Amino acid sequence: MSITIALAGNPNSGKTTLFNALTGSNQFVGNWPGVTVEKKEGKLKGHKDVMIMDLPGIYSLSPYTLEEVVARNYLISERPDAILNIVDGTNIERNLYLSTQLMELGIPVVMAVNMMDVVEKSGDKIHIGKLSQKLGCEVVEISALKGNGVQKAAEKAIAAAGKKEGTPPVHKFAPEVEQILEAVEDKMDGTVPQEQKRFFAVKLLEKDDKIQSQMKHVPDVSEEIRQIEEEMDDDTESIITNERYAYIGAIIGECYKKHSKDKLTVS
Ligand code: BGO
Repeated sequence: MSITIALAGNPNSGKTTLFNALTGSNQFVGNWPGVTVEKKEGKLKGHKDVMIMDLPGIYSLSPYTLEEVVARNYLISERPDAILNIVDGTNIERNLYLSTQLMELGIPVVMAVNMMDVVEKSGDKIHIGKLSQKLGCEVVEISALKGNGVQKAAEKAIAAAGKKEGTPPVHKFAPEVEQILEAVEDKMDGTVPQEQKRFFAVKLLEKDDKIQSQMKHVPDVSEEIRQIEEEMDDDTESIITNERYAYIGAIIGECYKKHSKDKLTVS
């Protein structure tokens, strides 16, 4: 039985370096169908039955760039067995924006916090255990450049793939948003797989037109949108974005300690 692990992360997070470390020279390069976006896949070194699919570098799963659409269509329709989400540990706050969306897809997620050699040198501290608890997924520290933690990250991803259950998003939006999401999810019965409902519900609320091509039937959610926009006096896309940043801000506050250069002196 073969396993596919999708490698997802922001541009410059070290994804190419990690992909090369995981696959060595065992790579196949082509294009994603119909577009000039590079598609790379390769067998995990020492595991002929584990395929690593390198997704384009992206900042979110919104429909604004070709890379985002290619990556999310692959994740929705091909459903890899696990996602290995590489995040740049020196820029973790911005990188987590994508992570919160990957966790809504109903696919097991393992997070690899990269550039740990740089983080350690700076004196900053990332509380990996707490980060894992707050995100609800396994988190591994790595340095793709030095090869540290790379094997462990791959093994965790293989183990997560074996569980066959998606990473349930620990995060809840504000109660009024959750209530509307539930109403939207109820309207999607039978149109998308159960584990993908939350992802599609969020996208429909965000008025993401391109997602409709991925659904058998598109429910009318205009009344739900009108209701929440009136209640929160904002448009739904901003509401969801603000909620994500608030959640990420709370995580960072608890899990990331910046090294202070201005140490207090006692006189
Ligand atoms: C250059 N640690 C350190 N210190 N650097 C890393 C690590 C790590 O763990 N992982 C990756 N990098 P990509 P995307 C570069 O290319 O894999 C570095 O976009 C340079 N190039 O070496 O390309 C990696 O695929 C000149 O750095 O990322 C690369 O996600 C000077 O992060 C960069 C300095 O990695 C991006 C760095 C000519």
